[in-house]
Order: sequence, then C-alpha cells, then structure tokens
Amino acid sequence: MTKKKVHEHLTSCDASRQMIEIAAQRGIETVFDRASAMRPCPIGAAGVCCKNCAMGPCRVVSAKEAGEPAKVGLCGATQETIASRNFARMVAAGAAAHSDHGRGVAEVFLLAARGEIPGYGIKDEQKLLQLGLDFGLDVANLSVQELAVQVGEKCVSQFGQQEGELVFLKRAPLKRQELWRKHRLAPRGIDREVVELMHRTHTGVDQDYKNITAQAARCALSDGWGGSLIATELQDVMFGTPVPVAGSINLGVLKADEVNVIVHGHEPLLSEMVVVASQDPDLLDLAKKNGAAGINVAGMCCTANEILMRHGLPIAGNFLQQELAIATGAVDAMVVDVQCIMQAVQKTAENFHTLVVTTSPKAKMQGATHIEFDEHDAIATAKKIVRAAVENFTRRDRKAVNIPDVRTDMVAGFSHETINYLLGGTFRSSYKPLNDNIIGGRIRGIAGVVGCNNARTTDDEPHILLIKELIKNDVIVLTTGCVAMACGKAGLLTPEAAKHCGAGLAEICETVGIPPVLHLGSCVDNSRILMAATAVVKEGGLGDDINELPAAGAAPGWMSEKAVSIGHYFVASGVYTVFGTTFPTLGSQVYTDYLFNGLEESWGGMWDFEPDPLKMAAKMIAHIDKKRAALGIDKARERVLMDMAMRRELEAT
Ligand code: NFS
Repeated sequence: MTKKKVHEHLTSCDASRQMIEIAAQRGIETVFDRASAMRPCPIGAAGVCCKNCAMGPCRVVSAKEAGEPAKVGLCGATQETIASRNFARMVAAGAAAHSDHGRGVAEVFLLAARGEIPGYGIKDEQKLLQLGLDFGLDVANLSVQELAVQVGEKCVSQFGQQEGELVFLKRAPLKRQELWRKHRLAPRGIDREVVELMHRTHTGVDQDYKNITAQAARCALSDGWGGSLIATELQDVMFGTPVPVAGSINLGVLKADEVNVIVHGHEPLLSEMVVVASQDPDLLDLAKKNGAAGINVAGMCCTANEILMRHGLPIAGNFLQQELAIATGAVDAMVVDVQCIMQAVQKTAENFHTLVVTTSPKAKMQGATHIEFDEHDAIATAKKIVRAAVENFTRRDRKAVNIPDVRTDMVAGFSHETINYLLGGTFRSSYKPLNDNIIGGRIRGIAGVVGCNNARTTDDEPHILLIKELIKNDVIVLTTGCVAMACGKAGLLTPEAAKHCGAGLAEICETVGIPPVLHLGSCVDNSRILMAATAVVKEGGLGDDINELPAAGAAPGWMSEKAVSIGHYFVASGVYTVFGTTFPTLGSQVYTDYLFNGLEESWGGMWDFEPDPLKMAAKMIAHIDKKRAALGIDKARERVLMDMAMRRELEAT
C-alpha cells in the first residue's frame, strides 16, 4: 500500500487527510501513527484482565483463546465477575466525569445567583421556573434571584444526597420510574452511586455480575438523569437554551490572518467568557497592532458544540483532529479544561508557536502554560488568556501555516424544547406532529447516534455510513458529541441532507425545513435525548414507556468511559443500544450474553455490539420494526410504502 492509500484509510474527513499528510511530511507524530504502531492489548480490550489487587493482574482468557480451561483469578473471580467489574468501573469513571462537570456548573450557578460572581446571569427564566417546579419550590412567591438561589442549592444537594431518589427521575415516564424502583435502580444521590460502585468492584466485594450490573445502572442513571441533566439544565438557564443556529465546521474555519484561539474540552463556564473576551475592544486593538485582522474563537470537542449552539461560533473539529489543528501552524492558543484532551497536544505544539493553556486545577499538563480559571473573576481570566494568544500571534511562522480549505455549513441547536416548537409551531408547541408521523409511518422511528471518534476505525466513517443508512430508511436521527461534528463535516446537518432520506422522512424535512439529523449538543446533552424520548411517550400513542418506542441508540466510534456510562443509562432507560468498534466485555461470553440478551426482559433495554455500520443500521431498524409491530403501527408504514411505490410507478408511466 502506498503512503497516500494508508492515509486514506485513516479518515473519511478531507481536512484531516490533508493534515495527516502534512504532519507526516514534517515528521510530526499523531494519534494515527501511534495507533498503527501499537495494538490494543487483546485481554484488556476484552475486559478479562483484572488488576484490582496486587496478586494480579490476572488474565482470565477463555479456554478457546488460550487452549486451556477457562481460568479464574487468584481469588477465584470468574470471567463474568471480572468483566462486569471492569465494565462497571468504566461506568463509574464516565458518570463521575459527567457529574463532576455538572457539579462545577451547579456551583458556579449558585455563586452567580447569590450575586457573588460577576459575568454570569439568568438567560432562560422559563427554564428556571420549570426547575423550581421540579424541586417543589414556591415559585409564585419567589423573586427570580431567590428562585435561582434555591434551585442552585437544590441542584448542588443532589450530588451529596444520601437517601431517597434524585429529583429528576420524576420527569421519566411513570412506568419507567416504577421499574427503576422495583429493580432497585433508582439513584439515591450522584456521588453515592459512584462511590458504592467503586466499593462493590473492589477486590472481594460484589461477586455477582448481575448485581454489579444493576449498581452500574444506578450509577449511570445518576449521570443521565442526574449530573448530566443538571449540567444541561443549568447551562441553559445561565447561557440560554439553544435554538437552531447556523455555523460552520472543520479545520478550514481557522483564519490565516487572525488570531486563532481554540477552546477545547467540555465545560462552557470559561469558554463562554473567552467568547466575551474575544470581543473586547482593547484586545481587538492589540490584535490589530500585532498585525492580525481579528480574533477568531473556534471550538473543539464538546466545548465546540456548546459555543456553536449558543453563539454560532465555528467548530475546528472533533476528537481526532486536536493534534491536526495544531499542525496547521495557525493556532495561537489552545485553551483546554477537562476531558478528551490528548496529552500529545503539548508535544505537537512544541513544533510550532502554539500556546497550550490549561485552566482547570483538575487537569494540568506538563509543558503547558497554566492560567487557572477563577470563577470569581471569570472575565479577567478569559481576558488574560486571550491576551496571551494575541501576543503569541507575533511569534507565528507564516511560512509554516497550512490551513486546509475545507469547511462545511451546518445547523445546530435543537434542544428538545426547540423540537417541540418546530414540529408543533409556536402557538401549539407539542410533540404530536412527530408522534403522528411516526404512527402514520412517514417516520419509521427515532435513533440517537452519539459518542466519540476512535483511532481504531476509520475516523468519522462508521458514523456517516450508519446515519446515512438510517435516514435512507426514514429513521430520524438525534445526535450529540463528536458524532454530531462528524455529521456536520459530512453535510448531514442541513435541510438539504433530505436528499439522502427515504421519501417519508424527506417529506417531513422539506415541509418543516429541518435537517434529518438533529444536533442536540454536547455529550452531557444526551440528557436532551432522554427528555425528547420522554416527551414522545407522554404525548401518547406510542406506548407508556421509553422501551415501547420505535427507537434505538448507537455509538459507532466510542472510545471514552463516558460513552459506557451514557450507553448504560440509555439501556437502563429502556433503549436498545449498539456500540461499534469494540465492546469491553467480549472476553466473557456469559457476561456479554447477559448484557445483550439477559437485560431486556427486566429493563426493556439491552446492549449490542456490531462493528459494521451497515449491519448496525439493519439491527437498529429491525428493533424499530419490532417495536412498531408491538404497537400495532407496522401496517400504517406498509401502506405508506405502497403509496410511494405506486406513486413512483405512476410517475414512470
Ligand atoms: Ni463525548 Fe465530548 Fe467527543 Fe467522545 Fe470526548 S468530546 S463528551 S467523550 S470524544 S464524544
């Protein structure tokens, strides 16, 4: 294979391909090089390496692989126990990451509500009111500020709550709530479930894989219906609930003649302020003095989704593009906070003038410049960072700049509230039109396609193949995270993408003017998908619980522990959820079989694994059709299809 061919296989993104080529020419190592130089450990990848005590690590490979009887660990732990513990610990780490993000937002929200920090305010009073009602507050007799303080206190208390249930569980369909109670899956408090899961997976504690899986669900639910939901809701109240907004995406959004600041990571607390600082007249003057035409703020990873949805600011790229962005030589500062930041960005930056700025006390990086985010004076921190970028612009080597001329238009910002308005109209906002179209068969079902990019598969490719196949089959897609960005790059986030749809979905998109793939935000915003699914159930006509909906979830290119937590809370909420690329329990047949086939009976949702995106689509569609048949609405779709076929036949004659 020629070098070019090798690179073509790495990504389906044009801009990335160009930059991989340029990085290779310059001898700059990237994740793609490291992925080809190092194979994943097959035992660890399959979930059967136990390193939870110092008698190990014990590698409990199956008889078939090792040519000998299935082993147990030194303590006697079986494959299924070890695989479930490893799986559960991924859930715990993922839930902790999302929830700690949520806690950070809640703390800043509370400080802002108390008037202790400048710069943050209330942008969505309606949502604040809703939160007040969720917490049973006396909303009628409280001022906005009093309400904000009480909501902030209640949200913060959800993390340390020891008894009872998380308040937002009440938003779920009643049947789901009862199921959670019956199976003891209802989370008591967010931190408590993470701690208990870590305890139970310590060596010599919980030995029953089913029991471990249930606690993993309780922990994951404390993420989806707790920490993540709190993050989403409070960010909306503070920064505004997203409405559809046009933007552009890919490395081509970087500007050769402007100061480029990339905000990379997850928490919008600081990036919102960086946006404000980039418009500061003094800093703009300084930029001009330094020879720049302006200050260009672009996002990366989930921070990108946040600033696009709320400000229409461009997205430089998704997870696997972070080193490639720096390799353009045009990034004056990459500002990072927490999660999904490769340590390699600093090494890449050392080939250029790029300043990597860490901002969180939780996430420092050797060699990077640390400018700690002080929420008491967020604007001052943001200005300091932007000033550093502007000053650094003078050090840019213009001859080393290579910005691929690749960018795509997209529409983002479909909160579940917006879907309500768009489909039902401002005066009769409701999910009824969506439900009616599902019942009538124009829309076959709903898919949530979310998650990361993984250097073990062709970058972006499985997401796009899967989603094109789904929309071709009239399945409307809700997306978040790095998959949402992959869709943006591939042009699937515009109403024109209706051309890829089946006749039924195309008709809806054309009538309403929406893309067939709706960008709902960052990964914590998967909570919006839960809310949308719940709204569809509550609208009526499609069953009484989420597991009765003609719906399915997928993460074709997942890589982070957060994705496992997300997957598990979707499964525990009743969703059939398929992962691609790899699955972390395959070394234990017993445990994998339990996740794939054993859970459905009690929870209504279950896991699956399918690395081929087209087969993955077929499985999701088969599940959707099974649910349509159970609801008795399969006939409606057959009629619609017949109508279309007849119409085509008529047109042909
Ligand atoms: Ni989600 Fe967002 Fe991307 Fe994966 Fe990372 S940025 S929180 S974990 S890689 S989708």
